[in-house]
Amino acid sequence: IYYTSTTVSAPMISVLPRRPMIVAAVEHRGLQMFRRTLQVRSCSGTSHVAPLRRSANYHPNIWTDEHVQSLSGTSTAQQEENRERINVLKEQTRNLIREKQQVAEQLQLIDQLQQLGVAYHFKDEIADVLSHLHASLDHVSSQLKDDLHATSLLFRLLRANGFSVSQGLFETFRDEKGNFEVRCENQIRGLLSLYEASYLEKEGETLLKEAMDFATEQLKGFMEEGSVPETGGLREQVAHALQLPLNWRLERVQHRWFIEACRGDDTINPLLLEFARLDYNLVQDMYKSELRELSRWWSGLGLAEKLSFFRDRLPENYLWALGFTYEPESWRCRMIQTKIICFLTLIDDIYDVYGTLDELQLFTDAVDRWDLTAMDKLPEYMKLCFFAIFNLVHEEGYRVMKEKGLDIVPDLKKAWGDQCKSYFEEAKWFHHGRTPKLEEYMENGLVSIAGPIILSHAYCVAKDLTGEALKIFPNYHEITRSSSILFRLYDDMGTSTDELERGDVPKYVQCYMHEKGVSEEVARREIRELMRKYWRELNASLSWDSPLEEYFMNIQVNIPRTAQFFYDHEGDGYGKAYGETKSQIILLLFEPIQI
Ligand code: 0FV
Ligand code: MN
Ligand code: MN
Ligand code: MN
Ligand code: MN
Repeated sequence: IYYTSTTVSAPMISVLPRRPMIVAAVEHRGLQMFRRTLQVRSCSGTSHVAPLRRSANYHPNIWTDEHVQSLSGTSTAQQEENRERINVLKEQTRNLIREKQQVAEQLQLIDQLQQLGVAYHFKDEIADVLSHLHASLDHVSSQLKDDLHATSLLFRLLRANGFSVSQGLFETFRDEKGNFEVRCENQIRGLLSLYEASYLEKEGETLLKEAMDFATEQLKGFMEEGSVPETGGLREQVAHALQLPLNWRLERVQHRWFIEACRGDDTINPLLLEFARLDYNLVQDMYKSELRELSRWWSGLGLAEKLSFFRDRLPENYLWALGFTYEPESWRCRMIQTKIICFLTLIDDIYDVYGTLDELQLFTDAVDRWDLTAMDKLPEYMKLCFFAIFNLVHEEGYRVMKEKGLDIVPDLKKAWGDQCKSYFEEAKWFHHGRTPKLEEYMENGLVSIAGPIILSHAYCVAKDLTGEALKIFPNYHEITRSSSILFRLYDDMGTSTDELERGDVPKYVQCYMHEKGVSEEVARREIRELMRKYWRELNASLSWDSPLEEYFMNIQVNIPRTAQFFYDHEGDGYGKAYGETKSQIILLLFEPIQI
């Protein structure tokens, strides 16, 4: 069906979507959407005839500022006591890393520290151990040739931590026919580690691809026949892994899960567990105070109160930021990310739903010119948005200028200009009823999903930013493509059904169906495969030469992991934040671990 001038009278036509709906099945949804558009929302002072505005009917915020402010952390006295204990345990753990002489034990320990979420305390020590192993890789791997579990850990830890390592490491585990032989004390543990390692594959690594298929099939088989023992929580771990590999998981969610899962595991050193629990809670207290400050900032701005049409999601936005970087020392990054995500959500809803095309043109120009005097042409509600973004960029710019003597404003304002231009492009497609070609869609969509703007802000507020580093910054688009494309694909897979229903541009799924002439089911299956390809690309770029590059690379990997978390459970876990999103906000931000 078409929305045409025959369905509605004159002054409203210009703002109505006249895009053909794609399939007949959505017809009645289209009509529902159309009915919703008739609930005119007026906007003060823009024109005599209030424009017809659509509404997305997003649910209101779940967590009020009062609620966030009332969250209590650990008492100061208790915190002091915990801190002292943590320092003792930290020293003991440091000694453990030094003492562990057996390679297999060293690897096991590093893996546990990373999954328990305390590895950030021992960056230098871990890098030391790994670079030693890497320097004598041939020797080390021949030592481990009867241990699939340790070999897989070696491979995964080296690659995930930025060292180059070849899939050839697994060659010795195949017979003449190329079939895998599981040589390992504990067969299932070996398969599980092989499975996790295989998800660090790069393009063209057929051995790893085969390892992935083999390990997956074997593990599934053992689970089905009920032969995976409960001991040491192994059964739970295999089920968890089969659900989703470690390499795709949001780090902090995994930390909490792993700490809880270790409760029944008597093979793990109890000191490590005690350390991890105390540290988790201490770090959670830091997150709480960051969140309280952000919530105060957000309610102080008053945008959510003034403009009621958009997604007001402060703690959810903080969860995104925490997904990008969880380490306590990256707090500046979390603060700025949360803030820009508030604004991005607001303006995304303006471009997608609330604004008229004329208004969007004005806003896009104002941001592109980065000129506060362009503001008087904007409708009231847009003035607030533009002013708020302008202030944020300048406030952060001032701080970095004061602290480092560097001017980050040009890069940040360029990122906002590009962002708005990509949103505007989509708005034009929508209003003109166009279905873009896949390539055209993605070139724009990898920007509109906000990957580049998130990465720009992460880079510019990095504690290790230098003048040199800032100079090479404009190349970021190339480096960050696979991360942003994955972000867009996760989002489109999770949100496009709802988006189509309320009226939006055809997303990757729909463009794919249109261009390739396939059903939605086929399109989704093939896009899943495509996402594998981009994960392989991202894995291939895991390498760095400086702490700044390491920090930046980690955020690039964490973006699709966080998107996976929000969109891969039950669709749009951001727009509809009552399910898993809410549960994890409670676990990660509000509720401490029982000691
Ligand atoms: C995604 O929502 C989303 F939440 C955006 C773009 C706001 C900023 C949030 C983050 C960067 C986490 P939606 O599915 O509406 O985005 P698109 O681009 O599909 O309209
Ligand atoms: Mn949107
Ligand atoms: Mn959008
Ligand atoms: Mn979307
Ligand atoms: Mn990491």
